[in-house]
Amino acid sequence: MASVLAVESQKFVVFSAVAHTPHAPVSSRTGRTASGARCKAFGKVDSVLSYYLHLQSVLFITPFILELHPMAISPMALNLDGGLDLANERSVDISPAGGSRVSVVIPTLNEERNIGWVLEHLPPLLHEVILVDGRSRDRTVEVAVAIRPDIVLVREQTPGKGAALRAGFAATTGDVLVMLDADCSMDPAEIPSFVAAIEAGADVAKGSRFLAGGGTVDISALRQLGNGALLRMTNLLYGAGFSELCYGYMAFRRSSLMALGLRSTGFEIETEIVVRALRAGLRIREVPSFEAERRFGVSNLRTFRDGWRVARTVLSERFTREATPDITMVAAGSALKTDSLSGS
Ligand SMILES: Nc1nc2c(ncn2[C@@H]2O[C@H](COP(=O)(O)OP(=O)(O)OP(=O)(O)O)[C@@H](O)[C@H]2O)c(=O)[nH]1
Ligand SMILES: [Mg+2]
Repeated sequence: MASVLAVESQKFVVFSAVAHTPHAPVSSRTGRTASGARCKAFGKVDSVLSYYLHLQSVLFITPFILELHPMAISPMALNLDGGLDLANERSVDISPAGGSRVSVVIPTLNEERNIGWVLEHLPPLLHEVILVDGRSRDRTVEVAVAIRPDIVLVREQTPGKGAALRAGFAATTGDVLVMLDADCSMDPAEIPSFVAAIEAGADVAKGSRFLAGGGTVDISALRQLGNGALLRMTNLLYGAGFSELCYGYMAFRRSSLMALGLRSTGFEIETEIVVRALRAGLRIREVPSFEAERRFGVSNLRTFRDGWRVARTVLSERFTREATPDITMVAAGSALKTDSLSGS
């Protein structure tokens, strides 16, 4: 009945990797240390590693430089008060009797062999399940409709996971929106713990693979280093204490959508949700989550391209003051938040 969400800030250990090139065996016949092709391959590895290390040092150093800069915005100016609730342990009711109408949003791109498992493992009593697709060249949509005839299909107009999720959010009618991937890496059975965190008072519940009770078997060493650097930068710049940044299992109140004012098109959408929620003063809780391996097919994420998009999102959201409705809707978002808390 009850689940304890032990939410504790866990420091991500980030270290600078040193490019390690194994000693090439010396050919006794030619006296050469490696073939031309092999040297070429090592050269490529070296240049990728040095590019990565360069990027990582920029990510580490930038926050320190910007903090010293007279134009730097102090975290206080971002209305972070009450935005975090990471220190408390709380018992929460995860029964469907919580009263929220739960909308699940799933973006899909060529997931015909995965989507069935995801849909079959969704918990009962959901308000609606929304599938956002438009570019799959396989039978993803047909499989989804066959397994779940009540599924709501949203046609993707703009390419990208972020654009797909935004289109899905716009089509929801529930109180709590849960987003998860269709590649079987996220267990639908965890949905109740996200909903429970929202029902316990959070506006945004973000999954974390690095909290006690969470984990991952699907992250490479390179991505772990990149995630660590981006996480550290975000925590420094926003005065936050998260254990995780780039993970797409999340839930939030539909009433927070206006305050979030999302506009990302790609994989940086998850980061945008987090940093915009911080800026809007929304209450954020981390929920332990386990990431399994993608079952079939290949990842659409490109580590350097998408890592850079995440970094750009973190920096631009922190250092640009906008007079757009995205940020000025915070007051309206808070009012809605109160209504929905008392009304459910
Ligand atoms: N509709 C839509 N869905 C997408 C698009 N790109 C990715 N997705 C979906 O978004 C989810 C996450 O994409 P993945 O390719 O698994 O990327 P990832 O989980 O961030 O990265 P990995 O950890 O490498 O798997 C999956 O359900 C994809 O099918 C897109 O352009 N349009
Ligand atoms: Mg995936």
